[in-house]
Amino acid sequence: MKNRRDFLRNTVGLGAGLAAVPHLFAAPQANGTAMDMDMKHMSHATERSNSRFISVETPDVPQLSWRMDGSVKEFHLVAEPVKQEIFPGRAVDLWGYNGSAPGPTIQVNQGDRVRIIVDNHLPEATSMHWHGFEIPSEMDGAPGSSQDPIPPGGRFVYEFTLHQEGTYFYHSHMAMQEMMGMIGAFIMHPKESYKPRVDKDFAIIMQEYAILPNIKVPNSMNMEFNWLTFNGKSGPANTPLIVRHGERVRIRLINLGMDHHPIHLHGHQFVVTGTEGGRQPQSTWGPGNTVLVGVAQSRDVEFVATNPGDWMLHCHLPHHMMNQMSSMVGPMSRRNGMPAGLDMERGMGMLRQGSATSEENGPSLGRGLGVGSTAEQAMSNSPLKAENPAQQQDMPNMPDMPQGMQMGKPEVSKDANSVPGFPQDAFMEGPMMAMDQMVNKPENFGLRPGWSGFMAGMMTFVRVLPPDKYDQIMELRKKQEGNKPMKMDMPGMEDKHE
Ligand SMILES: [Cu+2]
Repeated sequence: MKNRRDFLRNTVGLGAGLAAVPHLFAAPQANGTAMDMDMKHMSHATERSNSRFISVETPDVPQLSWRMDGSVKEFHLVAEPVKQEIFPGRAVDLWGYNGSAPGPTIQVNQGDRVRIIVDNHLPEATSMHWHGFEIPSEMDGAPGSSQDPIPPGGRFVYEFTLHQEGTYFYHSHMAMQEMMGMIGAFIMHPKESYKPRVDKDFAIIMQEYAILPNIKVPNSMNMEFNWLTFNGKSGPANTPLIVRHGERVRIRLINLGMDHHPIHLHGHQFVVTGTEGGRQPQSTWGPGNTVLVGVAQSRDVEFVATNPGDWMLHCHLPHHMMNQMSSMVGPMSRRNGMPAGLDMERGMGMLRQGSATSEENGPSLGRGLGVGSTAEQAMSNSPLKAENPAQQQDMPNMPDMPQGMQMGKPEVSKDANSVPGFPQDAFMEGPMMAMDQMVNKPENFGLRPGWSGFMAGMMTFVRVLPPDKYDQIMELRKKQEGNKPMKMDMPGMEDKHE
């Protein structure tokens, strides 16, 4: 064992062979059969399983499979650039793990001995931190203090025994890499099952990116964010959480970014049953419907889905319920001839000259306070027709409008422009961009037509369905399963069985 570890540790960048197969998907069972959980539950949740707990579903994010090496559960993560469609027609360049940002979800049992091979396919050094893990310091992944950073092409093998339980996560410990997407969920199932037991167990990771229209790379320096994601997707691209009426549901919320997110569920009260430190004693549970998930925190919430319907689950910060928000897009999308105040780059805080604190720039950055924002303010209630015809052509770069997206006419009253505050400075207003067809998937089946026009940012559905509707969606999902990677294989590991 020791030799093997040394071998792995010294094998820096197995190189081409490994890089060539980073996105192989295994059949659902893969090597991960040893885990005492009902993997089938993910797709056939109609019958109550007898196992101690059920597998955690991370909608839109694959599961990471493992293989047993003696008594050690071995996982393989590849840190690498990722092309990801966060929204229909909006493919961006992120950094993640094994082809996904957030990276694949790892699930283990309390008490497991775990080995995680981390390969660095990034163009710069990285390091993997196991957030909240009580493990030996040299396994903590703190670059510089607990280990040397993993160089580009390099590998580090982490190995530890896990005595904890709860909702944890892994992430790069390079701050700017965190802002590029480098996090993943790490679920530790308890030895003694939690009570009361749940029928559905979901995980959602919250991330935020600043990406200008027509640009594909997030600005990791920015303090403002215009793409807010649940599991790497912005509404309406998320896959809803499908629940059968009457089931007890757990949702594990994980946040890594620059903002705290008050996550709100419609139609139900929940209790917070766990934090990033594990399960909370039942005596601390009190009813609520909004939980603040701070940066670097996780919160588990549980509720009984007693109220049938398609219920929104979303961050309640208004700016986090929007897509592609940038200071100049809103009014421009609503009215012709808007004089642009600042250009798009500066509106989002990207400097082309001078310093951020200069008198010229300071007030205009971020949330548009003070002098710098007055140019925008003035347009809000200015007459509809442009004073200067030249401004008619002065449209900013609008985001590429993907095919199939309907740009509806915003519904406004005739005297809208005389109402102070109209139009607001944001993009998504009214039924402007319904794209039901573009985000069509089994889990969206039967939603009200036009629903997608109102979903944006950190927003998805908890669909509490009566049995027949629930079964129908499970049927549809089963049909589609062949195309859908539920688990992620360990690239390059097949030939290393001992
Ligand atoms: Cu938020």
